[in-house]
Amino acid sequence: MRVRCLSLISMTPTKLRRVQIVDSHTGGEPTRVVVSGGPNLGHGPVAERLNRFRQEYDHFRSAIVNEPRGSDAVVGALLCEPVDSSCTAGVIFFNNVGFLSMCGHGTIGLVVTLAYLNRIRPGTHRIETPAGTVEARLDENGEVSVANVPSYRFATRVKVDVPGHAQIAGDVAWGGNWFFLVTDPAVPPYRLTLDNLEGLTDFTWRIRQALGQQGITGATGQEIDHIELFAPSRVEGVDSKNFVLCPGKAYDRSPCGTGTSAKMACLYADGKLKEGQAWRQESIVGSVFEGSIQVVNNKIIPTIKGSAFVNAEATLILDEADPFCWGIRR
Ligand code: PYC
Repeated sequence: MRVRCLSLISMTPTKLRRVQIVDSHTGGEPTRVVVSGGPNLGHGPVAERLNRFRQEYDHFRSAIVNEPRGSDAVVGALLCEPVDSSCTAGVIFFNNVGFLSMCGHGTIGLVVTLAYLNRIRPGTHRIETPAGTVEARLDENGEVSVANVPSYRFATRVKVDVPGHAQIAGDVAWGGNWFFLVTDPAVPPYRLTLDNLEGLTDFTWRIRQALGQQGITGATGQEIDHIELFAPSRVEGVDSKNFVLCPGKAYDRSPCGTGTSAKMACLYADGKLKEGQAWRQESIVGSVFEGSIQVVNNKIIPTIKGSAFVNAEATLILDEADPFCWGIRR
């Protein structure tokens, strides 16, 4: 009775918008697929639709992934109609501060979500992303292998002066996003453990800022917005453990699909990984992706295999009377 009275007093009719989402995680890293209720971005190439999303609907991005509905770790994935009829879907990935050209863990999450929704069966599915079309194979056991966009090392052992630290060096590589992969010190003075997240975040954030200040960019001046640290894994059969700082200062709970692609491109360039050879990459939380590369027409095509689990299906309510309807933006 009391509840009914309160609701009668406080509920004034406002414009509500409903957005259907499915949440999953891939090796601990969340993906929130927007199944319906997203903005109408037209029918052009996914990269063009991403521009429209960025320019006209950034508030929608923030509403879906930022607090109070999301968190800094959530990667959103807007499901789109593909342009190419040989593709199963198109997707635009976004995070707490902007958009991603491609997302490996997110593609695995998307494929498992589409299977959960009974929209796809095991088999191979082409998916359009702003970085290019990727090919995802869903196995009967639920594992997903993503053949990523061509990846490459752009610059080798680039030196960067990081305030508060000795000079460090790293490779700049593309794996669908731009990465700085720290190579020196080769034996890290930092601990790649979960109880050291603050130290790792602080160190990698300083690297990111130093790269920007010292004009170190991707091939055509793009900001390098992902930083990767490596250490040996303690797990038998696993080649390496990483810590990946994402653009909005969150760390990747998964081993990072685009980051592992960039890593394998560097290993191949150094002669340390052969075509078809497995590379097992552990994340900071202990999840593992298995990767390998193929060279097709002189291009390195990385494949990343992992698993995702659906953990929620929900309707988000966007109430324009809510002062935080569009999320808490930074
Ligand atoms: O898996 O590629 C990835 C990724 C990028 C940012 C977070 N995850």
